[in-house]
Amino acid sequence: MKLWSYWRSSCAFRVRIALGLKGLPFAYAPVHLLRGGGEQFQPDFLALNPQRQLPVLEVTDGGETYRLVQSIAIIEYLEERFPTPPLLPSAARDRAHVRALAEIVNSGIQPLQNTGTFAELRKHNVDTEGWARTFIAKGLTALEQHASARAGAFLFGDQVSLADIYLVPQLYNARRFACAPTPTRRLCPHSKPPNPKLKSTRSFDGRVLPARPRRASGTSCEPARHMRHFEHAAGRTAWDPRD
Ligand SMILES: N[C@@H](CCC(=O)N[C@@H](CS)C(=O)NCC(=O)O)C(=O)O
Repeated sequence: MKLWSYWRSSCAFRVRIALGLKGLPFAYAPVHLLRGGGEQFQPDFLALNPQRQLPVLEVTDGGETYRLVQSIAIIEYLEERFPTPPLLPSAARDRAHVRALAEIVNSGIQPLQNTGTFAELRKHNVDTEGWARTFIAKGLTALEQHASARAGAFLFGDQVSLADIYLVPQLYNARRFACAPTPTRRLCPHSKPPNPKLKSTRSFDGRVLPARPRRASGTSCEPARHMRHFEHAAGRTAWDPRD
């Protein structure tokens, strides 16, 4: 398999995590989304994906080679073809729940803070980082509320699922845009600031927090553990070449 990816693409990050969790090796084809106006706009990339977005996964299946696009379609394909370990629960209603959690990120947050969206917003002099913080905060707050009743060690129960695969790259983006949840929130309490160079950061509800918020005593730090788990699963050297 071959993955066209960019180290900071959260959508490609999802696929890297799924490949990592399923133990599937892949070749890495870097596409720099910013350099020279964006390599996704070069003619050879158009042939790969007319939407000019990452990720693209090339697979050979039944003796033929295909290129798949859209992270959700790619991950569901991997799930069907390589079912172990499962990324979806066995009961239909539980699968619907997990897919809904993933979709809060997939359609409710990420498209609003994508590179292409920012490029358009800048034409209208919009403060893109403030815009991103607004939608990330709203989306992650909804995700947390929706997940809370059935969450365990992971977003759904005690097994990693599609929902976590969508959450973790979005948390990376939250840190990138200095949208730090309050340290007491269960979903992603930070023990570190999103960016050590920042003097302050913002909570979900817009409050300015000191750069190094103290974790409230007794607060669990499960998502931080999740991040380490996923970084390990995704294989840092395979996905972070920073070409
Ligand atoms: N729904 C798509 C979204 C793909 C997407 O937005 N990819 C971003 C990177 S995370 C991209 O390629 N942006 C470049 C651009 O919009 O110019 C998916 O989940 O794969």
